[in-house]
Amino acid sequence: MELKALLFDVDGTLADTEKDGHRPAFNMAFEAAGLDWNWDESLYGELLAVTGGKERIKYYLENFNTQFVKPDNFDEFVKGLHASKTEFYKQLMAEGKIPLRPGVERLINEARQKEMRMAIVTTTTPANVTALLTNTLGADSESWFEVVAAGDIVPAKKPAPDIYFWAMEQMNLQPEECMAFEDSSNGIQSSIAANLKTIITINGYTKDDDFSQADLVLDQMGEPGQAFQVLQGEGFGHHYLDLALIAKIHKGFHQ
Ligand code: XBP
Ligand code: MG
Repeated sequence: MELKALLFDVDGTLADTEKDGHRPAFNMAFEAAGLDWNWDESLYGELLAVTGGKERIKYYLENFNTQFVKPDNFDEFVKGLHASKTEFYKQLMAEGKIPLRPGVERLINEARQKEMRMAIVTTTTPANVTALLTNTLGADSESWFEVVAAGDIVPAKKPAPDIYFWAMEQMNLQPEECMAFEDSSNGIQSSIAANLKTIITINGYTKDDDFSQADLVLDQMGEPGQAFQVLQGEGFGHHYLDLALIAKIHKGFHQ
C-alpha cells in the first residue's frame, strides 16, 4: 500500500524534552508544593519506564519513595501536582530553550510541501504539544498535523497501541499506509503492536533500549552536511532522513 501519513511521537523524537523539559518541570512543581522530592537525571531515566506524568508520579511513590504518606485525596493530589508541572513545562517551552532535534523541521517542511499527511501520537499532555510546536515551528504549526492524539484521550498509554489505533481511526488510515517515528522502547512497543513500520531516532535515555523490531534505527534524522548514523537497518546510501528514504523503508526494499 502507498505511504500516506507520517505519525510522530513527540518527547525524545521531535525534541529532547525529557531531561531538560519534563524533568525540571516536575521538580519545579514538587518544590512549589513544598515537597523535597528531586528527580535527578539518573533517577528520571528509571522513571521513564512508565509513560504519562501522573502515572510516573505514582510509580515514583510506589517504587522509590515508599516513605511518603499519601494524602486521603491521593488522585486529586497527583492531578494537582501534574497540572502545576504542565504550567512549568509550558513556561520552559516559552523560554525557547528546547530546540527540535536535527532534521525534524526539514522533514516536516518537506512533508508539507509534498502534501504528505501528518499526525502527532504521544502520551504527553496536549498543552505540552502545543507549547513545543508553537515555540519551535511557529504559531500555526499545530494545524499542519491532521490529528493530535495526546495524553488521556485513550486510558491505556504507550506501550499499549491504543493511541496509534485512535489516530489512524480518526484519519481513516490503515497501518500499512503509515510510518511511525519513535525514540523509545515504550514507543516502539506501542507502534509495533499497532502493526506500524517504525523508524527510531535514539537519544541519551533510550540508546540501550531494544529496537530489534524497528525498520530503521538512526542516531538522528540528520541534515544535508550533518549525516545520520545508521545503527540498524538499511540507509540505502542516504545521509539524512527524507521522504524518499522513508518511502524505501516503507516499501521494505530490503526484503
Ligand atoms: C512521553 C511521556 C510523557 C512525558 C510527560 O511520551 O511519557 O509522559 O514524559 O508528559 P511520548 P506528561 O514520547 O509518547 O510523547 O507529564 O504530560 O504526561
Ligand atoms: Mg518518545
